[in-house]
Amino acid sequence: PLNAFKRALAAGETQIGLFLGMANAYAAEVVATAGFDWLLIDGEHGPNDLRSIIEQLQVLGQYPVRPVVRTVDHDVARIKQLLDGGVQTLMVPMVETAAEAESLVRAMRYPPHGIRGVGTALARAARWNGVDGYFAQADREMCLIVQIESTAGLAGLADILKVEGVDAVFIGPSDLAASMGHLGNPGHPEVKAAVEFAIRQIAAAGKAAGVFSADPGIAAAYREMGASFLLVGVDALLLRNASVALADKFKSA
Ligand code: 3PY
Repeated sequence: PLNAFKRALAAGETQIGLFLGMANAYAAEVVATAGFDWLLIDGEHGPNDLRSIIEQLQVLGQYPVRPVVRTVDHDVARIKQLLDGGVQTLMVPMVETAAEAESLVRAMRYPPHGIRGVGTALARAARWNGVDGYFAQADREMCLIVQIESTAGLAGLADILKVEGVDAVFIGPSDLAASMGHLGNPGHPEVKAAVEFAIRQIAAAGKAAGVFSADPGIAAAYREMGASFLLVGVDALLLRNASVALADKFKSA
């Protein structure tokens, strides 16, 4: 199938998204029709495994919202299982060099353009495998978002942006803050300045720039600077904050 999120990024369309950190298909369905353009199934920090990710994809596939999966690391074998599970758009954390980006591009493509293994027992992708032209289409519809979230990543950004097959770059302000000596303070002026510099550099290279901020004012400012795809909240935090506020309303009355 065609990858609508890849097309939206290429067209520079604004895509507003939410982190799914609850690792649960039922929770994913609760927010599937909330109005977000995309949802990030977080396999890095969320307590997900391959099956919980696939279950969320199965549910989200019934709604127009666009799912993206964040990997736990750069492992080629784990990436292969996610792709065989039907993932078309991957966000990969902690990318710092063009060489890392190139190896991720290869992990997502079949030979001769990459090293993706050819599965014969694909569960979800079985719907497509065997279809005429499947392998070419599978390669073509892959979308790779690399995450820049360290000072080393910032230093490597110019070269990473030249790697063919990198569709977009997403800035991780929390890890970037930690890497810059401001752990726990992604709103620090130095961090915000670094994020702005990166957003402008990515957009100038003609690639989609993405960023996370749960602060609506900061998220809007990043959007103004040229970030086209944003994560503006986290499902678990929304539940937590609304629960605390509701309990407090009665406890403090
Ligand atoms: C970060 O801010 O470091 C991220 O990866 C997004 O949560």
